Amino acid sequence: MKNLQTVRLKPNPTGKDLTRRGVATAAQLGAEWVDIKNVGRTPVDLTGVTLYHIAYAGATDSGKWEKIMTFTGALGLGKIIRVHAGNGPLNVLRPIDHQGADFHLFTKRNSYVWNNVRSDCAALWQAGKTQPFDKACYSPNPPEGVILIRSGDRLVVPAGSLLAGVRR
Ligand SMILES: [Ca+2]
Repeated sequence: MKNLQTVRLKPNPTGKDLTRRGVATAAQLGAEWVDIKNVGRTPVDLTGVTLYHIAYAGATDSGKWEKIMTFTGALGLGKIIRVHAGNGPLNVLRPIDHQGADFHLFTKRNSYVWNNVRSDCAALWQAGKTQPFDKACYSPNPPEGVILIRSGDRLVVPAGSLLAGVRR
């Protein structure tokens, strides 16, 4: 077991209208992200740790785990890695997508990762194991622009954030 957890996730960034034309900008893709934190008291060795989510093949299948990326190196205590969709670079992202993380990584794929109309789960897997050591899921249709926060084994809409979303 590693002291590494998914603590925040923004699955449904604002600005979907622009992407309906078919091309998401680097800033739009990078606004979809997940934060992974060292919640323990010692540095965590990231060797062999892989982030997965659930991909669906159609409207009715039950989905299967799909690899997003594998990490290397070590993560200091209290430090947060943010994994953004897309290729970056970091300097095109909006401030809210920079803030609150120590390291920024990109999936290097030109597509969004996290499901909107279906439920999804962030899972952290150690290579060679049959079960993830951390798993956190959210309900379908997360509100646009909202950063879900960890609560038990769920990622949930924080109290008060819907109003804040309307003001934006
Ligand atoms: Ca999404």
